[in-house]
Amino acid sequence: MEYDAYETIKFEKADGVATLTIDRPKVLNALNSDVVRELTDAFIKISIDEDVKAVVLTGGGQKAFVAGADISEMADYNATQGVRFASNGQGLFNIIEGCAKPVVAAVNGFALGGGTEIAMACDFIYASEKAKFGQPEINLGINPGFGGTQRLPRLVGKSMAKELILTGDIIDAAEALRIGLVNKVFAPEALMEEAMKTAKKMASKGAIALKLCKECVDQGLNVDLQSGLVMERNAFGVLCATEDKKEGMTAFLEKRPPKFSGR
Ligand code: CO8
Repeated sequence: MEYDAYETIKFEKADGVATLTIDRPKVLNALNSDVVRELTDAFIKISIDEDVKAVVLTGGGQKAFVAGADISEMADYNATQGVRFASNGQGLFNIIEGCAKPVVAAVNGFALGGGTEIAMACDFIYASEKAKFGQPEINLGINPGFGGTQRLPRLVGKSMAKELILTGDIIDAAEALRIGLVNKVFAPEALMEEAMKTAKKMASKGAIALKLCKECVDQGLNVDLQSGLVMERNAFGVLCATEDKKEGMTAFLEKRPPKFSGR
C-alpha cells in the first residue's frame, strides 16, 4: 500500500500495527484542515492495507495529544466554512470509528475539544497520567462540532456529558478513568509501550472476527436489543464459515496457540 508523504502527521508501520502521530507540537497538535485531510487519507488506506491489523493514534511532542480544532483557522469562519469544517471532521471521525481495524487512542497530554472528540472515535482510550480531557468549546462561544455532543453522552452518560460540555471544565486522567472515558492510565513513559502491546495483541487475532466484533458493538448501540442480537447471530454465522474459526477451534483442541490468516 502506497501512503502519501504526509506533512502534518507521521505514519509508521511495524509488526502489523500502524502508528499515526498528529505532529504539530508547536500548536499542541491542533486539528486544522490539513490534518483532517491527511488523517482521512491515512485511515482510508489503513482500512484496506492487509499489512495493518491494528492502529495506535497519538500526539507529537511531550505536551499534547490534540488541544482541539485549530482556533486560528476557525476564527474567521463564516457559517458555510463552519459547516464544511465540522462535516469534514465528522467524516474523518466516522471513518476512524468504522475502520475495519481496532484503533487505540494513546492520549499523552492535552486532549481538548476536537482532541477528546477524536479520541472518542477510536475504539478505546489509554491515557498518560499527564493527560487532560474536556470540551471547552463553550468558552469560545461554540458547541463541540466533531461529535462531542453525541459520543461523550454515549460513553459517560447524559448528566456527566452535559456537565463537561456546559461548564467547559477540564478533567485529569484519574477523573477520566473514574467516569469511564478512558480504559487505563499509565506513567507517561509507559503509555506507548502499553498501547503497542495491546495493539499487537489485537493484531494477532482473526481480522474478520475483529471487524465483526467491532461492528456489532458499534452498530448494536445504535439499535434496540433484539435488532442488535440479530446482527450478532448473523455475524456469528459468517465467522463460522471462515478459515480462522476452523483454525481457532482446531488449535484449542490440539492445545496449541492459533495462527490466524484473516480468511
Ligand atoms: N488551536 C490553535 N492553536 C492552539 C490551540 C488550538 N486549539 N491550542 C493551543 N494552541 C497554540 C497556542 O496558541 C500557542 O501558540 P503560540 O506559541 O504561537 O502562542 C501554543 O499552541 C502553545 O499553547 P499555550 O501557550 O496556550 O500553552 P499553555 O500550556 O499555556 O496552555 C492549553 C495549554 C490549556 C491547552 C491552551 O493552549 C488552550 O486552552 N488551548 C485551547 C484549547 C481549546 O479551547 N480547545 C478547543 C478548541 S475548539 C474545538 O476543538 C472545536 C472542535 C469542533 C470544531 C467544529 C468545526 C467548526
